This record gives sequence, structure tokens and C-alpha cells, in this order.
Amino acid sequence: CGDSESAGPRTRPSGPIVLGFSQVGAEGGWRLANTKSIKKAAERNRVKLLFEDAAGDPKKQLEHIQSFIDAKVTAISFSPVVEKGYDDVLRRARDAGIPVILTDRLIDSDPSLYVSSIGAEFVAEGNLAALYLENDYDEEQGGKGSINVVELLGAIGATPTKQRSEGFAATAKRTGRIKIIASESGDWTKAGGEAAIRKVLRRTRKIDAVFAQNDDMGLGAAEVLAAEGLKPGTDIKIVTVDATRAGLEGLVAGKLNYVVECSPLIGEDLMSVVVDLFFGGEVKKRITSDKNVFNKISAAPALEAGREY
Ligand code: GYE
Repeated sequence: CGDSESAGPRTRPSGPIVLGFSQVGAEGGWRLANTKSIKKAAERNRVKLLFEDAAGDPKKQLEHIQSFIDAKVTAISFSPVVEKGYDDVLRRARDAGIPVILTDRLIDSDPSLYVSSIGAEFVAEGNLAALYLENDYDEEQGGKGSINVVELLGAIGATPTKQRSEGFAATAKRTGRIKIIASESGDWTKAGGEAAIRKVLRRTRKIDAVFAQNDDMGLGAAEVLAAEGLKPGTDIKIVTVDATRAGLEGLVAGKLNYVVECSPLIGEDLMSVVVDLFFGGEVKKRITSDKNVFNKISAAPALEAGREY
């Protein structure tokens, strides 16, 4: 019925629900918080979780999914490392009658191969990053002059990398002020962000701002810029995505200028989908997570409020 699916004929498991989950990896603060949220929610909902970590390797993730099918789990979920390559294994899950729920990221397969997807609006996050950056310069420069931006990308082939870029570029195009002068992947890690900005600095120092697709890479870039005598947050503005504690602390310290929130706390949403699938609830095809934008002023109370990640 429309874009939701009811539990209908799905047989209720006689024992506990067994959920096979394959995580992207443990690349940074966001991911660790996401894993914690999923494990905690599984426990609270008495779902037996078979948790696997793909360490950023799509091949490992395909093996995990196959092993869940072989183990005849009740349901399968994963956060896709990349968008491509899942069709065959998901068809096998469908043939085995095991429902699949995507979390966090998406895949480019036929949407009928999964019952639901839970995650953030990555294009909107990119839009917000560009908009806040531009507004900041408008205040200082009266809306004139170009803004040379270095983009630090996440892992290539992953949904947030593609969609945050798309959103950022689309909003940048609106006024034509933001010029993306370099795009380098930092693989979502702090060390990757450091290496990526170093590479750009060897080519040019005419940088006004950095758009880092996550906090870890932005904080890595801030350290390198500071070591080069360029004051991050002042000489070079930095906008990031995630809003981990480390990101908000970077705002308070004045190293970052804006942080777009992407909540990793989707464990409860995932478990309610899993339970609803078998116990009569309505399952939405798409569930989106929270977002917000923080600056120096709003970061401090958010940290004091006892943020979970
Ligand atoms: O932004 C990044 C993580 O898929 C939304 O993956 C997630 C991204 C997040 O490694 O820090």
C-alpha cells in the first residue's frame, strides 16, 4: 500500500528476532556512535544481534550478508560501504524470504529489494553547508567576491560522499560565489583529512574555506592549517558535517565555523522497523534522521546538555 508495507503475512518468529547487521567499519566518531546506538537498541528491544564490521571493504560486507542468509536470520540490515554491487546477494535474501533494511546509506539497486531505509538527507546537508558558508561571507563582504573552497570528500562511491557534494555544488551555483577549487578524498578519517589538505596546499594556498564532509576530516585539516601558520576558523573557514562531540568542541575552540548535524542515533528506529515487520506495525519505506546546524554559540549548550556522541 503506497510507500509503506504492513507486516501482513510475515510469520512471527517463534524465538527471538535474529538480526544480522553489517556495519561499514569503525572509521570515526560518527560510526562509533552509530554502532553503539544499534547495539543498545537491540538489547533494549530484545533483538538478538549478529554484528559484523566490514572495515570499509564492500567484499567483506557481501560475505556478511551471505552468511546471514545461510544462518537463516529473521532480518538483515547493513550500512552500505558503497552504492553498487548488492543486487545479487539481495535477490538471494529475497528468495530466502528474509527482509532487508538499509541503514544510514543507500544503494543503487531496485528499491523492492529492501523493505525500508533509515538515514539522513545528505543532499540537504550539503546545501546547508554551502548556504551557511556563503551567508558568513555575505555578512563580512557584503555579498561580493568569490570564495575559494577546498572540498574534503568521504570515501568514494558512498552515498553521503556523492550527495553531500551534489547539495554543496547545487547551492554554490545559486550565486556563483563559491568556487570549488579542489576535491580530495580523506576517506572519512582524521589522518585522511590531514593528507588531503596537505596535497592541496602543495598546489595552492589561495584557500578561503574548507568543506569537510565529516568532522574528523575537518579537524584533521584544521591541525595541518594551524601547523602551516594559517589560522583555521579565521584565515580559513571550515564547515563540516556530523556534529560529534569533537566537532562541537572544534566550534567552541573557534577552529570550525559551522557544523551540520547528521544524527547517528538511528538504532531505535531500526529496531522498531524490525519489530513492526513481524508484529503488525506499519513500516515506512523511508525514515529520515535529525539534522540541525551548529555554530560557536549553539555548540556550547549542546555540549553541556550531555550529548550522546
Ligand atoms: O558522515 C561519516 C561516516 O554515512 C553518514 O559515514 C555516514 C558518514 C558520516 O564515516 O563520519
